[in-house]
Amino acid sequence: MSSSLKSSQVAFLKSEGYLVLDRRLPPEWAQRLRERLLAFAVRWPGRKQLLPDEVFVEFILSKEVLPLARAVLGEKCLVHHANGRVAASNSCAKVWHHDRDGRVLPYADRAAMYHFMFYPGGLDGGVAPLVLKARTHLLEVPRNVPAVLGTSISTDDVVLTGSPGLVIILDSAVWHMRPAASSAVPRFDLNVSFVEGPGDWPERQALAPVLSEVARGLGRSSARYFGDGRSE
Ligand SMILES: O=C(O)CCC(=O)C(=O)O
Repeated sequence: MSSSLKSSQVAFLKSEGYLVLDRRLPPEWAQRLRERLLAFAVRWPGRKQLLPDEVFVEFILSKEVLPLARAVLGEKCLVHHANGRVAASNSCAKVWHHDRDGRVLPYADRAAMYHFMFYPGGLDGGVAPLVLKARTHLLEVPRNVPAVLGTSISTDDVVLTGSPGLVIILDSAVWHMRPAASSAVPRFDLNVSFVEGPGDWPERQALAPVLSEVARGLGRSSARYFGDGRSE
């Protein structure tokens, strides 16, 4: 894959709040991630938090993830969290929400936070899509406000599907939702989130012991993505 994004793609992401990159992951990574998520689900049933697992750390630092984060957020970007799981598509509905960490601030005053969503099995053929509302990152609402909408879908919503290796980048403040699907086929998802640098990130702060554990196992140039961004 190319190492970064076109300026037109970054401009679309910033204005609409999302960007779709179909078949972006190479098949080798897609297969490795599916196998690891399956093994993870057996070892830690119900767990979403993927760090400090070594395969997911290797993935975050790979050319499939870091160059995307740097293209969107700049050279000082930091990992915020990494969640993921495999679940049956008919059992995994999640109501409307956004995931912007920290205080509710006007868009112009916010440091950037983005979700990099990876779908190693794709989102098609009975697998629940990702549904979002474009441009809702410009609203200034607490993150639980969208929950009043449940899992309802309106005609203006963007319903995203794609092939194995699909990548979707979201401003973390975009309202998004996962409906239940009719089929029980496995649905694989990973959400690696990055912020543009140090800031008011209470949830990242809560994860600091795990991020530090990851950093201790890495050389300096990689460890910095898991550090506080202030000590270089
Ligand atoms: O499973 C998905 O497609 C979206 C998951 C989600 O809502 C999130 O990671 O914030």
